[in-house]
Amino acid sequence: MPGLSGDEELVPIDDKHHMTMTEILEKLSTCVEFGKIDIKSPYPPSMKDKEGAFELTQNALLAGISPGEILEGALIPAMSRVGQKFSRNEIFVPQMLMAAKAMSSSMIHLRPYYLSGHTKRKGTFIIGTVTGDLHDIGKNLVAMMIEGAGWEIIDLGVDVSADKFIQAAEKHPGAVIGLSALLTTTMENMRKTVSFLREKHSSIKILVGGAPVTAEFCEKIGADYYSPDPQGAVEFLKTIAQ
Ligand code: B1M
Repeated sequence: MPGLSGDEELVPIDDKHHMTMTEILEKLSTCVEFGKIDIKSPYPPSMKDKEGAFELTQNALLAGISPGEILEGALIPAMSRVGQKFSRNEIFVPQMLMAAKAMSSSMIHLRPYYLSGHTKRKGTFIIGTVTGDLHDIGKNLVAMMIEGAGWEIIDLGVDVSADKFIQAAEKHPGAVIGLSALLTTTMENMRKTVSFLREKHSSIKILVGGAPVTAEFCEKIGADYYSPDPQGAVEFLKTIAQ
């Protein structure tokens, strides 16, 4: 059978159709890569009237694929291909934006799985993408997983000034701060934000992350911890929570 990988079992995706888990993930990954949000979305024209990332994520979960497998096996590789194509000038900002929208429509279904339902919170985590930076998919993932680990999340959004971080820190004493940056140009704003926060609240805990950020950069700017992914951020917070 075409597209059937190994001895994988076929799972029903509706009354008439069956697919393997690998096929579902591949199809979802393609939707995100090409910005196919949902069945109603007319973009891209070649995928008109076909299921999009929204429906395929639902199918994947119903077929028993875990949210972690969906993220690692479909969504993150798709965004990585989008980034590579953008670097090679094969696609431009609008296509990148459609891919981001498709990924967000998929994340609508994943979010509930990461919520713990704990009533007693382990602490408060203030997160935002630094000034000048509009990327929020990675930040949202980090926020989602930390929320799932039992923390209250104050999400300040994107393009967040150092002042806004200070105001939030003052409103929530004892909160841990998380800064995200996706552009090499906004890493400088991350440095400034850390320095401003340290000036006002020297003992505040600051976690930094985002594709261009490194452990070396974290140390250089005086943040407390660098994590390349949400899991590392959760592990860091475990060392802080009582
Ligand atoms: Co932009 N973009 N983008 N973009 N974009 C990148 C980042 C880029 C690498 C693409 C490329 O050239 N290959 C490049 C940056 C180059 C550089 O500086 N080194 C780039 C560029 C250049 C730009 C513009 C300047 C393009 C232009 O206008 N000419 C522009 C800038 C706008 C701005 O911010 N001021 C721009 C715009 C956009 C869109 C708006 C179209 C869209 C973002 C939509 C949105 O976020 N709502 C977009 C997208 C989608 C991307 C790519 C393709 C995907 C980013 C993404 O969501 N990745 C990206 C290429 C790429 O990364 N492969 C690219 C998936 C996400 C799960 O990963 O965000 O890395 P990531 O998050 C990870 C980790 O980094 C970590 O955990 C997450 C989960 O694993 N993490 C943390 C993130 N934050 C953390 C915080 C933590 C801990 C871990 O603690 C607090």
